[in-house]
Amino acid sequence: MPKPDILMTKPMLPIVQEQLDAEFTVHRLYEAADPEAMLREVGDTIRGVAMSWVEVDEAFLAKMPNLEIISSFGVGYDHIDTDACLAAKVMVTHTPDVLTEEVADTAIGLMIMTVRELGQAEAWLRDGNWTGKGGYPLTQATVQGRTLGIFGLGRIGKAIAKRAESFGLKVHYHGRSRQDGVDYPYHGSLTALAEACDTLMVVAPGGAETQHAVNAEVLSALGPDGIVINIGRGSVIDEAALAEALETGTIYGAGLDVFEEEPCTPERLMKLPRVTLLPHVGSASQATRNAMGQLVVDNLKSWFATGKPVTPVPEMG
Ligand code: NAP
Ligand code: 8YV
Repeated sequence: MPKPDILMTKPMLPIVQEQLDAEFTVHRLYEAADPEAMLREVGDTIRGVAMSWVEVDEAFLAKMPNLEIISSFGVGYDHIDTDACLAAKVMVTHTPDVLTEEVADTAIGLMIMTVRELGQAEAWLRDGNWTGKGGYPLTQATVQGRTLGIFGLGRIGKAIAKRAESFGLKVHYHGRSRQDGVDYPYHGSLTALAEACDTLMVVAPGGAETQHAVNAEVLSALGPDGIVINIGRGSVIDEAALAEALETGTIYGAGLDVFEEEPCTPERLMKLPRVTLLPHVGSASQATRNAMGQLVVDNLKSWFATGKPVTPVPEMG
């Protein structure tokens, strides 16, 4: 049996590449001097795509008329037009669950770093200020007594809530639907959630429906003690409105792992004192990334062996 031809859009982890090379004929788009020419040449043969962070739309799909499956690295898939994939009868898979606990750990770490200014305190020590000027100034904010409002109480949101409860925080939430089997107070709008809490944890998916959902009105409702943490997607927060709210004291601080135009981080946010910025490291441990990569491989292998994927995105039915 000839090996199915697949396309790899960007370099993937060694454990992914080794397994894919063993099972498939892998065409590496990123190695082509002229990627468009390469797709014109091999596009007809491609039956699967292994990818991370490449925009998938009608035009992309049209280059591979015999494509059957896109196996995407990551749980979020806002870069993939699932309607276009459904219309083209292309299966889409992602990597849920295996990263949930890691991302929740990062979210809590980022929240504590932000509230207690731990990054700034470490910089104070490394810059020699502890010996020269004395201790780092007392933080005006504390984690204790905070009310955490979670936007997007899905797999990761629930794992964050569990951790927050163990810190003694009150948890509220908002999302497109009320969650079954959850006692945390539900708010019907993001503004209502912001009014009820002082710490807003954004862990909703990106995409048109959530674009700039955290806007000036929501930030104003959060108030002057308010702290925003974003571990979901950069597009969910209006970054200009966030910078304005931080500059004017409308809210107190922010901790961001994701940005609107990654890997660019806005100069305005970089200049602010009570802001913690991380380079999208929510799931970024070797163990978790390997588990995500294994799912990318398993979805492709399962599809070509049985016609069924392991972890399709919900839109695939
Ligand atoms: P999930 O289980 O699907 O949870 C998403 C939650 O958001 C669900 O409660 C969902 O509501 C809600 N939601 C979906 N669409 C919405 C909308 N349009 N408006 C309001 N709420 C909406 O996904 P997850 O595994 O927790 O992952 C969540 C997101 O985290 C991913 O999509 C990704 O963007 C982000 N993420 C970031 C990192 C990182 O490294 N920073 C790592 C992993 C994931 P329903 O219950 O009604 O579906
Ligand atoms: C990854 C993520 O960093 O899973 C997601 O949605 O945002 C992260 O786990 C990303 O997908 C890797 O490209």
